[in-house]
Amino acid sequence: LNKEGKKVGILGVPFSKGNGKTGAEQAPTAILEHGLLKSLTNFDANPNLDVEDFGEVKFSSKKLKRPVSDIKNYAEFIGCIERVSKRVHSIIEEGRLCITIGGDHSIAAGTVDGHARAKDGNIAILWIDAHADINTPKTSHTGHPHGMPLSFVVKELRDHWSEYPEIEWRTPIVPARNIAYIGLRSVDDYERLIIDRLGITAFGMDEVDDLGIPEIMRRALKVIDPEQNRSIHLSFDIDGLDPLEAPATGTPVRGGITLREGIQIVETVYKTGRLGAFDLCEVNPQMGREEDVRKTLQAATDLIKAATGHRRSGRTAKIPT
Ligand code: B3U
Ligand code: MN
Ligand code: MN
Repeated sequence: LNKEGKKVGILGVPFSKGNGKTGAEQAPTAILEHGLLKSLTNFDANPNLDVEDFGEVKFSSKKLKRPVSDIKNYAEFIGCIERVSKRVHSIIEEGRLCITIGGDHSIAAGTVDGHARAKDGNIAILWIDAHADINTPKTSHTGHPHGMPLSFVVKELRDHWSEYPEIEWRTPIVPARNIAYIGLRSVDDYERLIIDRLGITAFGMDEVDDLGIPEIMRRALKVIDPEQNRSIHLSFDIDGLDPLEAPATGTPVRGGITLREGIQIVETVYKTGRLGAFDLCEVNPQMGREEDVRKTLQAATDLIKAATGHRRSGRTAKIPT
């Protein structure tokens, strides 16, 4: 954190072809219209926040030399995340914390790629989600890219994608040991196998109950950022939260973390001073009643505020220098 204040870039990715439903493409606009920028900048206690709105990523589907059948909407997915990777890379190169608003979680294949390239692979990933999102194209039961973004970026799984077209640009350089999950409660059998085989740190809801967020954060950061020198990528799937507090999402799973716990996770990462990228994904303004949508938009806003240093007490988080 320099004396001129924290620099933040906001990027919207209105992409929902990575999951089986429409609606998530409306989230960037809905979250902004809910008043995000105002609540970030109209904040007396955080006057030095430099927020730049980079608008929405433009993308189109790729022309494929041969068809891909085991990944749904592959041409659209690849066309989108290649652009996302480029935009995130340049925002981080500008010295900004890149806040990307999805879209479904498949877009994180692009945000992590861009972040990893900007930091020569020296990033740590904290993945907050009910799901593990580490299916390879062959292990996925659904073929939905939003269940695959981590396998796309993990170094050890790179060969599982080598047969797919139009991905020469990607840089899968993040080792599996740099990843930790919090909030898991819906993991596919093969995903469990991958997590165990690669030794990925995973805190399910059982551990959240047993240990509590502060202890989990201590353990997670110790494993994924042992020398406290990595740029941290916090990828927040809103379905990590309990559907009581964030109901407007495509694949809700009951028994999740509370909004308070979610905010505490984001605050804890912010306070390390090394939050480099933050994704907020899977808000679907088409799901549920108006009240459900409003609640979910507010939860998303609260999480993004925490990512820019806002404290619930009204102060600004102090970052150790
Ligand atoms: N693991 C399943 C289900 C899923 C993943 N992410 C969400 N759902 N939101 C899959 O499709 O890979
Ligand atoms: Mn997800
Ligand atoms: Mn999920």
